[in-house]
Amino acid sequence: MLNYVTAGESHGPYLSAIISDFPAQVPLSQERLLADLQQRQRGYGRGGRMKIETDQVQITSGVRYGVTLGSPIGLLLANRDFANWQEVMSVWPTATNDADQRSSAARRKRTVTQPRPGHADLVGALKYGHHDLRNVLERASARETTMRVAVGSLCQQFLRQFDIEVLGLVTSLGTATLPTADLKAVAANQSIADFQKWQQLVEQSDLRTVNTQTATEMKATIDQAQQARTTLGGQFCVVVQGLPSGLGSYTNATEKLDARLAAALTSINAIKGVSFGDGFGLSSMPGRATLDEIIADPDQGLTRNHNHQGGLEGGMTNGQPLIIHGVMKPIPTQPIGGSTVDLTTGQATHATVERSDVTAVPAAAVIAQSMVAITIMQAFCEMFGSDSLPRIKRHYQDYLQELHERTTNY
Ligand code: EPS
Repeated sequence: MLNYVTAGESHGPYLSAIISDFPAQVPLSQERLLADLQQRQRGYGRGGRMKIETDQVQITSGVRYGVTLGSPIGLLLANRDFANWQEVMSVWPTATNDADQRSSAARRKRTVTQPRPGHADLVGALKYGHHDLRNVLERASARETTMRVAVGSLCQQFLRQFDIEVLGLVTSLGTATLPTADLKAVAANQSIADFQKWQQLVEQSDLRTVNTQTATEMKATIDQAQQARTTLGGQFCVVVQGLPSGLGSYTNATEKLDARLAAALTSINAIKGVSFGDGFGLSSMPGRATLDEIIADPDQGLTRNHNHQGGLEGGMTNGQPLIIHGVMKPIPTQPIGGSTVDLTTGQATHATVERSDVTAVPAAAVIAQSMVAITIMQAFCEMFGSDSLPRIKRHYQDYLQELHERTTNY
């Protein structure tokens, strides 16, 4: 099954990933890969780190002349900031530092013993037996998501071969909220050409939204939060257009696509909630009003009059656009650290202040887009195969033909 693993610490020398079982014969665009990584970096409200990094991932295996080979794909990215952290994040002992005896002044300055509430610091240190919490926070950092976006970019390039497009956009930041009508327009069932216009609009916006007035409000909210020395959360939505019905399965809990998508999104740092379609709103609607009723269309076959369910029924896609919402909490690192306890002295203190962003909701929307693309591609390859693109295309066409005949010939 298509899968991947990432490695790397935020200020370590490299980030890397290995993708296994990516099909052969898939043409890849380096420009698109780099453009997707830039999308993650450009959100308004990011801190100083993004001015240091220009994420330029290299493919080290599994691709020849821009076409996948079917062998594991290796991805490698150098952290530019490592130049400033060589002594503190060295992989091997140095003249002045080792794992437990010697410690340089530079390293002591960067040693963390005051866990930040809301992060992995405290539980991670206790679980893995670390005394310097940096051993936890370097890996728990959202920097890791760079590689997920790289993996997701390749998955999106695969899905594009089947006219399936994925888009993550910001729907609220603090109290500034995208009007419902705008979100409905992006999520409406439409042609891929029309959807690509929304994609372009989102990619041009440093708030990753489709309404310039909302973007202005969001920027003002971020500026206010920065002045007030606090951080902001928000919400995003991922829409997928062009999906066939039948991805995922109702037959086993682990195969249900909604469960897998929810897991994929909640694996992103700081995500605290996920819903599909009308989501939490469904709870207060009369039952009949929540149905996506089935209509026979002589050309299209069976279709629906609404999409309250967000394109998923019984753990499977139903042919409607997929709509997934995510909630991101405010970044817990505060310019004025929250109350905590120093793990070396047991004394009450304020949490260590690590450099952080005011908000990362636009970046989270890009990462969510990637995670959804990875999950959809996994389900797609389970259904149609994963050896070579031409064969997957034949299987796919065969299935579409079967569906068409079944739903138009009575
Ligand atoms: C992060 C803290 C900041 C963010 C970082 C995530 O990094 P630094 O401590 O180097 O300033 O900018 O995000 C990234 C580096 C990234 O690529 O998204 C954290 O603590 O999670």
